[in-house]
Amino acid sequence: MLIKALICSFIPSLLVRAMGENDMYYDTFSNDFAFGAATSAYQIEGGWREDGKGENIWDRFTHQNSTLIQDASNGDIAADSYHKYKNDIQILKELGVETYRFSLSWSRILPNGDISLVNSKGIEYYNKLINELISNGIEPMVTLYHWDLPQQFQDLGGWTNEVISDYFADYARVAFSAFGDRVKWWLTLNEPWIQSVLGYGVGQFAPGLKSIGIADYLAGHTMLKAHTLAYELYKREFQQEHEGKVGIALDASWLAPKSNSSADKEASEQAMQFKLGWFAHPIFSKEGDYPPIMKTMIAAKSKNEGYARSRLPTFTPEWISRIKGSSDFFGLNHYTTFLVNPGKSNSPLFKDSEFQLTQDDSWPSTAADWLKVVPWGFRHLLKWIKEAYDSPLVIVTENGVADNRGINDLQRADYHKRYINEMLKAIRLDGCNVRGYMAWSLIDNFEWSDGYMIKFGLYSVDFDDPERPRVAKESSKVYKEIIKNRGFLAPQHLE
Ligand code: GBH
Repeated sequence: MLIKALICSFIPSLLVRAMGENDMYYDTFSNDFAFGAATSAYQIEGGWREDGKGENIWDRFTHQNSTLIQDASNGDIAADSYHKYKNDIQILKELGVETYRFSLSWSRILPNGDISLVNSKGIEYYNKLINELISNGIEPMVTLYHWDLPQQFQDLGGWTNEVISDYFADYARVAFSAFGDRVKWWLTLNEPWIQSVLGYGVGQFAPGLKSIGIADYLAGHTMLKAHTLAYELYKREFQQEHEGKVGIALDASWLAPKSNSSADKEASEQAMQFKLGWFAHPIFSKEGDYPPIMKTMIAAKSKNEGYARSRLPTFTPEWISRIKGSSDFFGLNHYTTFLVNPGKSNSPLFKDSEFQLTQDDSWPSTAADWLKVVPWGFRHLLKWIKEAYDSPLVIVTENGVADNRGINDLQRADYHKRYINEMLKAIRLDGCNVRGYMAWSLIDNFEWSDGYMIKFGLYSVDFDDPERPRVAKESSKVYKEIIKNRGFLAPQHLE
């Protein structure tokens, strides 16, 4: 018996050995798999006050707090995609992608944020962009909100004020009715976790509020409602005619147990709930609502601290059921992996949890201190999502790496190749339902508090040249080849 048990537990690990965690897996993606590249409005467009655009929180934040941006820069001109969108589409075509993910600038369309003033020039810009994409055979995937809240709403408390969820729904209706005949893939919000914690918790991002454990939870609460209102309204008013899909883009690192001990495994599970679960559990789990562990831990801490109620707001049963299931697909932004063990939190970003995050010294580092190259973590994360949320349809809405090396970006080429390969393993070997991959980013752009110091583009942009020329990097050629082959050909098939 014992021997049999030993053999049985040994064989799978032998098989795993036979294909080591870093080995390439040779196979292809199905025909309905969509390859693409992603950007966001504030990071590329520029034209910050052109043709009637209103001010948003990133305009205000960078203009007022330039010391919070590494190189004291801003997105006033950025990659100038407001004027150079045709060049962007040319390089998308050169790459051979099926899909382009970009975001709409809310205050370009509605200068004050509310629908009392609609800027026809803003609508016109996105119409030109969308039409040009379609006539080049590229499918648009549109994010409604990538962190650039109209400033007028910030003056009312921004996302901490629940009324903003209604204004977001009004804006969503304007976008759905203007572009919904041609746009079939919608994302409501990009990375509500980052918007909440970095924008309202630690103040590293706009609007720069420092209220960790209070304002971040309020902001997240409003964003979950805003997302759901936009989803419901699409279903009610647009689904029948336009037959599109509406999802949300959530950011997650793989938060792996540091060792095989059950304490580390539990800590990893807790970390996944505080990070991905905060927004994924209410929308994608069977039960809905915030993860039980978040509710219990935050309630207990709040009580100890003398608060009258939990700092994490509560949803009514009605809202729990409305939010639950309010997504046609799971947009996933993934970059890196951390190791988790139990203990007093060692990150200013996690106030209420009890785990520590580290990264292994052997993992290759990059130009971003938080971003280590750990391809196998991607496969684990996809499997975790499959198991936690019952095999949702996943579109990888961002994946990429930072450098400052110019066009000879061999690290990026290798990064995309290995991460895409791990995703392929997740699909073929683990049965994960992943149907798209958007590389972050199409072009170098304004990297938030890092300004233009680090780059994520497959194409470089020279920010010192008023023409902002786009030049292909090595990584774009490698990505193009993967797309052309629809995956990875075994070495003997390569010339
Ligand atoms: C994505 O966020 C964004 O959607 C995209 O706009 C951005 O360009 C891209 O990543 C690259 O950063 O204080 O430790 O959190 C991914 C989440 C948010 C991770 C900012 C790094 C800064 C360091 N990123 N964060 S930390």
